[in-house]
Amino acid sequence: MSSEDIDVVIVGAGFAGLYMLHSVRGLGMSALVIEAGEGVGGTWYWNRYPGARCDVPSMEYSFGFDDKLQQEWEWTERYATQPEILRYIEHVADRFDLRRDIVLGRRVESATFDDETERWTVRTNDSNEVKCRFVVMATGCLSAANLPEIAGRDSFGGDTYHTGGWPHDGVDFTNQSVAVIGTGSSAVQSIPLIASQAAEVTVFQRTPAYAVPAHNHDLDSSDVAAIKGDYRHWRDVARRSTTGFGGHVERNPVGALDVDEQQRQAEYDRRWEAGGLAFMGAFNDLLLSDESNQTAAEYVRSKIREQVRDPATAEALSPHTVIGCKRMCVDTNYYATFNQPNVKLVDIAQTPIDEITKTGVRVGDRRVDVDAIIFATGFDAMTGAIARIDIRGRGGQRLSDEWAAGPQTYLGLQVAGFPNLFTITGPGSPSVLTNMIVAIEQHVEWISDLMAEMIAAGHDTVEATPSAQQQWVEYVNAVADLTLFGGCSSWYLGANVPGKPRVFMPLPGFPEYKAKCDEVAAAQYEGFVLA
Ligand code: NA7
Repeated sequence: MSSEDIDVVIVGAGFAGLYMLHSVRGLGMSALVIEAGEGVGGTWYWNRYPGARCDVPSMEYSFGFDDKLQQEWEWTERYATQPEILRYIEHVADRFDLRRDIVLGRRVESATFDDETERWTVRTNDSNEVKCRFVVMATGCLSAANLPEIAGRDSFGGDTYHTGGWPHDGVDFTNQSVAVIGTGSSAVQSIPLIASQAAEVTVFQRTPAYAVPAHNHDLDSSDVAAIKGDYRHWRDVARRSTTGFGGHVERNPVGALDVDEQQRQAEYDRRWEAGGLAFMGAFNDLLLSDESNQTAAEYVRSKIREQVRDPATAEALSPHTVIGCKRMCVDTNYYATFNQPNVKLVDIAQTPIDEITKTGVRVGDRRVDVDAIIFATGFDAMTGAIARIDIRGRGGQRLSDEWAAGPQTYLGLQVAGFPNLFTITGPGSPSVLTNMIVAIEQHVEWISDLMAEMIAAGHDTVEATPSAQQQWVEYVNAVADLTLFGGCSSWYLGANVPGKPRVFMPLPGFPEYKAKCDEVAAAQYEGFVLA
């Protein structure tokens, strides 16, 4: 870390940081990855809660940039578990000899641009610093934990956990009473497993989630061989799909109200049986028309009623928001778990948790004494990890000030006034609305191409113009306004973190976005100043 002359500092050693390192090495540049965790893996290093797995199929949630890698790696299940994904990332780090340029266990605290030398100084929590030409924030979209400020939170006498910072040795809940706060993806995945072990589980639900069944299974070797036989084409098809995956899954090109009730049911049944997020591809207007959306929402509610025996619990678990405007959950036995006698649901939609006491959780008159509390309360998404670093660009301007009313970027890749600083899958790019690996690969390759161009042309700095940024922010808002994404208090909008400005942060539509990025590059990086 004492080197004076690093070309690129990359913050984070998850999928994005590792591929960025590999790519810039290919340009002959020196690079250093700084990672807070004691190992590589990012999201998959930290999120070790029971049942953690990816809800994008493993054959797609993996790198496509190296054919040998994708041919040789063997995924075992339709949806890979956290340990399997972590093994894969570690394999990637070893295979491409990446570890020699990664420092672990150090958290970046600040990055400061010097107007005169046009170099960045990156400082870590152990008072080390490194100077560099480029900084790439590969900090992840869901990496800054959201731990709610509930009164008395720190007075609890038992153990507390956040799903995004789970102990590496696991937790044994045998004979314990456990409270789970939150009902997003992490809760939906972990509750069935925790409930199969703990004596009692009480789930505190503020907003019910829509969950579709995973129907996870071991991968069939002949199916894998078929994909691998045509992997490049298969990846290309995924990249052309709106969400960067499932391109091979047929998307229904008609609206939900263009067919009669019977056909609609049949289509939802077919997708429910197949399992997974492709459920939302049942009709082409589910995120555009409220009326169409309600047909899908009611279908899922009917499935909840089928699975949950107690009608009051079934009703409490049934969302009445726009389906898909919050990240959909993919479940294995989630709803059925509420039929177990040791599992209770406490609806806190109207009456929030009043306090956490020494012995448990209090909601109004109801006191639930527990041995452990699990915060499945999500993340300060998309901007949290970046905002927690003191980033100062030209003239000492702070990124946190620039983003005080919501994040502003050009293409989700750069911020005006912050030369040579890039954000991988930043706000204003498709990021979390797509298969993250596809979004990451596209960003890394685009940034690398730009760096190669700068080397060839002898440019020192690249910087988004304020006007290009302004137009981009307006465009992202306009696209979001065409959809139903604003129809609930989601983390896409920053609504889960008190005080965070409500701005829709990701951009729907991966292929159109990629085309725009390619167009900008072809037009000599229109909207950027190369100097
Ligand atoms: P999510 O999806 O953000 O879920 C967090 C849950 O925690 C959600 O149900 C929240 O309710 C709830 N929450 C947050 N703060 C509170 C407070 N103060 N009181 C009660 N309940 C609260 O995070 P996950 O970790 O499950 O999933 C993150 C992503 O990982 C997921 O979307 C996938 O992309 C993978 P709310 O809905 O805000 O009312």
